[in-house]
Amino acid sequence: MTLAFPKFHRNSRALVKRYLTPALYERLALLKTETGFTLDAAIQSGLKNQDSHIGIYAGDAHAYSLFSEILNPIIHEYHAVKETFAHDPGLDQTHLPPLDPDKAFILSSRVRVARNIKGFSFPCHITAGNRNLVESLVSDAIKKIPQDLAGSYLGFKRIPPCEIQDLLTKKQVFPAGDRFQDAAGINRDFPDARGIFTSRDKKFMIWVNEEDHLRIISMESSSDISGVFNRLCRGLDYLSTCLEFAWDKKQGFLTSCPTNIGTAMRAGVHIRLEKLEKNPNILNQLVNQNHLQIRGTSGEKTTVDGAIFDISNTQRLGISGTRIIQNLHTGVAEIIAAEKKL
Ligand code: CIR
Repeated sequence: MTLAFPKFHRNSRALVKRYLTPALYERLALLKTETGFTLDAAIQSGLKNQDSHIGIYAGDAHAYSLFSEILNPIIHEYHAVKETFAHDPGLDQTHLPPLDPDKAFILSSRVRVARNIKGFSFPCHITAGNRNLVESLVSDAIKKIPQDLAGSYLGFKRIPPCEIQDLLTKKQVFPAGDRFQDAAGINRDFPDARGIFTSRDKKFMIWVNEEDHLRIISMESSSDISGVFNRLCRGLDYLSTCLEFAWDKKQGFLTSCPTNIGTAMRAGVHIRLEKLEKNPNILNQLVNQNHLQIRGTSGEKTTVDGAIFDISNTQRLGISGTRIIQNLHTGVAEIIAAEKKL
């Protein structure tokens, strides 16, 4: 049996389109992972969204080895790593001074990591029953979280529909995923088994069953990126004692989107740059040379409003979490210096 080679949109610049040759497709198309995930399922998002950058999601940990011939070139290009690399998990606390103590530019700092629980399919391929089980495992784990991180879990299914909009505005609920995630199957059964754990001080959160089983987030309205990172490390240290995460010694933590593997960490600031907004060449140069990226004010694939940029790391693989924080600190310090000079 052969399957027809998939047709990507003629304008698509997705990495999956670039690397998926007919010969490679023929080798991989009939394979199934241990949980029954296929290449056709993996590339749905890229096929249905002609503006995809990557266009492929992993349905389980096994997909990373079974479909390595298509995933590895994408991973190497996105993460700018060579063929052979070793994941560096380093999560040593940092003690860098706040970047903007007068709060002239930085509105907030945020660090998140993605994690998936070993033995379960990832969100684009998980069954409804196993998604519920993931939610129970996380709810149990957080019962004994250290006191300074303690808080409460809000399962979205319990929220009356009339309250959802208000909670979305307050960012106490995450919405169903975007059209990229939707095409991949990540939004199935939303809002079942989705929820957010929030610490009492609202600086530590765990999103359950969004793009990954867990999105562990530390954030605050300050420029103390070190403090934010150190809080995340404490939460992660605890969670790692009660949950076993999908992990590979070369590729690090395994996630739905291949752009997140490795540390699975995104560390960034929301920063107001009124002068650099009018000088995009200077800003883009500083961002690129510091391995950072700009996202819109409300996150990925959104616009920049009121000169508020979301600036975060691009590298997640082959680099330690601690190094990511140090690089972000250096890069953002340079950006603030340039803004002050203009
Ligand atoms: C895409 O392929 O464009 C989406 N699945 C998002 C990929 C990850 N984000 C990114 O490159 N900034």
